[in-house]
Formats: sequence, C-alpha cells, structure tokens
Amino acid sequence: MTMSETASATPAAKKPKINQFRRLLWHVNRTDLGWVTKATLTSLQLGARAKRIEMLNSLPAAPEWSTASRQLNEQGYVDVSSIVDRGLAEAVLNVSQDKVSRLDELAAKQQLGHKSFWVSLLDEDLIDGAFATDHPFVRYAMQPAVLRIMGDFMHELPQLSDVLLTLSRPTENKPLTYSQLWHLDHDDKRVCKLFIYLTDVRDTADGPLTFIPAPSSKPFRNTIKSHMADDRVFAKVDRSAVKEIIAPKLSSFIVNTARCLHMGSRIQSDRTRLLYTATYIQPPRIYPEPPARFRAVGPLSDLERAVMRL
Ligand SMILES: O=C(O)CCC(=O)C(=O)O
Repeated sequence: MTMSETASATPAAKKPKINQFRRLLWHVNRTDLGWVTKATLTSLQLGARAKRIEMLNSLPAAPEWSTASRQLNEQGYVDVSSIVDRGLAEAVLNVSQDKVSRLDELAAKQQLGHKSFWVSLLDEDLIDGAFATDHPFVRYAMQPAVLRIMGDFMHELPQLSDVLLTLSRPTENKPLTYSQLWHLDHDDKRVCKLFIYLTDVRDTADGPLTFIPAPSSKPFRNTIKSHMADDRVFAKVDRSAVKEIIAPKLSSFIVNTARCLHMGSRIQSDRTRLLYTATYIQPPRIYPEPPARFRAVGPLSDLERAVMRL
C-alpha cells in the first residue's frame, strides 16, 4: 500500500497527521539525513542489490567509460558526446524534429501545464503514461556505455526513471521560474540526468543548461529552499565556478543534478532550445514508486528489465 492509499483509508481527523509526517520526511530526505532513509531501505533489499551489482558487472567496459565515470564522481558532470552512439542520438533527433514540426497541434493537447516555457511533446507516444521500450528515447537511455558510466558511479545498476523532450521558448520579461532558477533535484539521493542538445546552443541567449560542479555546489547541499535566484547563489559561490554548456546539436552530457546546483532555459529574444533528458536514480527509491513509465515491447534482457523496473 502506498502512503497516499494509507491516507485515504484513514478517518478524516487523522489525515493531517499523516500529511505532516510525509512533509517532514520529504524535508528530511532533502538533507544528508535522507541517506539514513536510503540506507534503511537498501538494507531491506540486500539480495536485490547484490543481483543489480552482478548485472552491472556483466556490462561491457572500456577505459574511456571508466574515465568518464570518475569525472562524474569527482566533478558531478561529464561530456559523453564522443562516447555515446551517434546513430541512436540521431534517431532521437528525428523523432524530436517531427514533433516540433507539429508544435501547434501538440501544444494544444499538452498535459504538463505549469511551465509556460516548456512544452511537453511526447504525450502522444504514451500508453497509460508509459513509453514502449523500443522507443528511440528509451533506446538512447539504455545504451550500455551510459548504464556502465552511471552504474560505476552509483556502485549499482541505475534505475531509469523517465525520458523527456522539452522545447524551451523565450519568456520575454516574465520573472524567472522553476528550472530557470538554481536548484538541486531531490527525486532521490543520487540522481543523474543524461542530456542531448537537439538544437545548437551557441551562446547564453540560447538558454544553455548551466551548473556549478559538485565540489563548488557543496554549500547548498542541505539547503531547504528549493529554487534560488542568482544573488542568493552568488552570495555563497564565486561566479567563476559556473559552467554553461555551450555546445552544438547532438552534444550529450551527464550531470549529477542532485549534487550540482543547476538551471537553464533562460531563453532570450527569438531563440528556442530543444532538449532530451533521461533521468536515472540509484535504487531503491526513497519515495513510493510512481506508476510504470515503460512498457515492454519485444524481447528484453533481465538487465534491461531491471533498469526499467519491468
Ligand atoms: O531547462 C534547463 O536547462 C534546466 C533543466 C533542469 O533543471 C533539469 O532537467 O533538472
């Protein structure tokens, strides 16, 4: 039973208590105390963990992947453009360009309503909220090099949580909101995102993904405040620590978004930016599992099933 089911089965008078407990847990999990939750849950599933480590070790390995994994561990980011499969990236690009060519039609049907600068373009590819495992977006996320780089960093086979296509557009003179402000991702304790730029990001006006490497992001690790404006950030960190990913279309990179303070999509003038994102966590998840995000199509290995929780 999930926590929300528990809450709805409880008499009305007791509901606020449970909600307060959940809120408290949510706050605690955002700090380093969340590692206690993680360790407790992990200790309850040691058999499953051993299996995932065995599966990770069955993946191919390469010296450049190990170097990438080390950089991810030490700095919280790594450029994987020269490592990933270019053909798979191009397949993602083709799907994405088709979506953008039908932008008006898709935007009208958009389900993700709150971010005015983001348009979710993949809703039509979902059945009951789930992507087919042979979808190019899923295939890109499942390539062995990526699983190995992330897995070696997490010391365990990662769990693929989601794949996403976002088109960011200028917000004119509106105040910055959501991911345009500096934040850490708190989906879990270890969260890594694999990105592909699907349009050229030539300068700041294209709204690059912008981050502060993990060592310099340390002062923000236990900050309860979730989204911060520049002045708050630069009161604690020198601006020279900031990295803007200015890179051509099809560049691909991994960022530990739980450790690297980041923001992006500050699009200026008439620019637009198209971005692929795959989100991975280190299992077991510290919050209740959301509904299945992937549905099996065609034969899948045990390892693939484990990564996608199928
Ligand atoms: O739009 C951006 O570049 C920021 C994306 C972001 O914050 C995220 O994926 O967590």
